[in-house]
Amino acid sequence: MADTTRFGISMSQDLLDKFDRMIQKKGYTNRSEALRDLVRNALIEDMWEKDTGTLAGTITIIYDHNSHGITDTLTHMQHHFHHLIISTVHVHFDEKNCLEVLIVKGMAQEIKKLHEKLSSLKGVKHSRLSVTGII
Ligand code: NI
Repeated sequence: MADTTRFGISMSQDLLDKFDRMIQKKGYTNRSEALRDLVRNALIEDMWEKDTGTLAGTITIIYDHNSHGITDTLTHMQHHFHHLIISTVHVHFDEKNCLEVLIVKGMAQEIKKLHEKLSSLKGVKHSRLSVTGII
């Protein structure tokens, strides 16, 4: 890393021991990388809460394709939010259910709105949103 700055951190031995045990279990080989990831997570979370930058994510939904009108509604909704949806993957999960993953990119408020609209649709049995970003 070209512009890396070293700095000291003070914390109790007990807290440091717990941190070391946790990062060891997760497979980190040094504290710096583990701390960098914690900072990145906090910054992404802050962007999500304060709606301050472009984020990327996935919205995964499972729905009953026999539920009246759901296919048309989903298509209509995805056209309406076309500026937000980069790509979708559709899997015919079993005889009755479809699994769809929407890859999205945009501001937090817009992603939240789309997720809420999808998850509240009649016929959508479960939905999950996962967000990431470039820090
Ligand atoms: Ni299907």
